Amino acid sequence: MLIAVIDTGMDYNHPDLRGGRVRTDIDRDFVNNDEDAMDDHGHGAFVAGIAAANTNNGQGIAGVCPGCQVLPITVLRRTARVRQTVEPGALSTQPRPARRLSA
Ligand SMILES: [Ca+2]
Ligand SMILES: [Ca+2]
Ligand SMILES: [Ca+2]
Repeated sequence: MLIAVIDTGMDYNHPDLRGGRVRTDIDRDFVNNDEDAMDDHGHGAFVAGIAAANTNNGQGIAGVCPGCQVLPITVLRRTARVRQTVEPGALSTQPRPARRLSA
C-alpha cells in the first residue's frame, strides 16, 4: 500500500525510512515547485514514521504499517504554513494513485 503524506516533505535518509520505504521517484514539492520533497522541518518525517517506520531495527519507532510505502508531497514551508492549496486532481498525475492520505 502506498500512503501519501501531504506535509512538510520527508527525510528519506532517516534510518527508520530506509529500504525503499519512501517513493522518491514520484514525490513532489509544491512549495519549491520541484520533484524532491526532502523535509526541511521534520514534521512530515514524523508523520511518515507513524505510518510506515521500519520495525525491529532498534531505531526510532515502529510504524503502524511497516510494509507500506510512503509518498512525500510537500505543501508546507518550514514555518508549517500552507503556501498553496493542492488542486484535487494534482495527485492523479502520479503513476499509481495513493490509497491513503494524510494532511
Ligand atoms: Ca524525486
Ligand atoms: Ca524540494
Ligand atoms: Ca523503527
